[in-house]
Amino acid sequence: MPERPYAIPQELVERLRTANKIAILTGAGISAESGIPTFRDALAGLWAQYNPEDLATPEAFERNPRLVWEWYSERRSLVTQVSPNPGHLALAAMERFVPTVTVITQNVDGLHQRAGSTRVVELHGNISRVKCSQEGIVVEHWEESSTPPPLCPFCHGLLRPDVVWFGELLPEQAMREAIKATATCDVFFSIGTSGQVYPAASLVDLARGSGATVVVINPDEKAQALPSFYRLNGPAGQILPQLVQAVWPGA
Ligand code: BJW
Repeated sequence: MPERPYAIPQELVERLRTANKIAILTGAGISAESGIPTFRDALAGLWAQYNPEDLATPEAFERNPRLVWEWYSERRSLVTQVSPNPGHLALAAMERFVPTVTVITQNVDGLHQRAGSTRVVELHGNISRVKCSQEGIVVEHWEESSTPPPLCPFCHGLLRPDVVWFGELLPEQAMREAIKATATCDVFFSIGTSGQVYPAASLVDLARGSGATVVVINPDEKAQALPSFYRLNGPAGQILPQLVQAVWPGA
């Protein structure tokens, strides 16, 4: 998308300048400009016949562990080949101006940490880790096998990615931190998420109910189209650097 200027409301600029706590919920859209397809984009190539929602479930893994493992292997490999984009970097830069910035991400790609954000809550796990599907123990080193998935070195159960699939509980500590950051923030951003997946999607209501200023950044005007929110309709990788410049000139 060609770069264009976005109008940042002056009222929002002032609110951000005086904010002590910012909480930022991110979804797949923030990594789109790094080259990682969003979750609800149609899959390409070999995967075109699958719906991602049908692969990210314990039932899919039970039915066809090899298929699910290979989908995650390909995505894991993509993540190692891409870099954080200006959107991730702009969020990391906010930490220089605001005492507490918490990034609550649904993404499993680790790009916020690589961009320099220091307080990142991962709600749906991380694709770079694997765990035993029987015991849940995170396994640090594993070898790819000719008949994937590889086996747990301890109990010989199947290894699986350490991510949260549909129907599984989110990590308790991460959810607790996300709720605390959301309920106590001055400004809450919802960036690059369709807002269709719970409980992450409910955080925006918690923020609003707790009196935070809510800002939605998404090129899709229909995503999270709720009244009383600031909406910036466009790609996060273009809007966020402009927003940071508008609020903290010379950042
Ligand atoms: C850009 C852009 C650019 C593009 N810049 N933006 C309440 C009501 C109904 C159902 C439930 C409920 N509570 C729980 C459920 C069940 C279920 C659920 O939510 N189902 C819904 C589909 C209805 N939730 C769960 O099962 C969760 N567990 C749970 O709640 O446990 C208790 C429980 C269980 C069962 C029943 C009841 C309670 C677990 C959810 C786990 C989600 N896991 C996944 C996979 C992670 C691993 C992996 O990556 O493979 O997480 S699914 C997938 O969706 C992934 C994502 O993190 C998540 C959210 O997607 P996201 O990030 O919003 O991506 P997209 O693609 O949807 O949207 C991208 C957006 O970016 C779009 O809007 C674009 O426009 C935008 N965009 N370019 C900015 N450049």
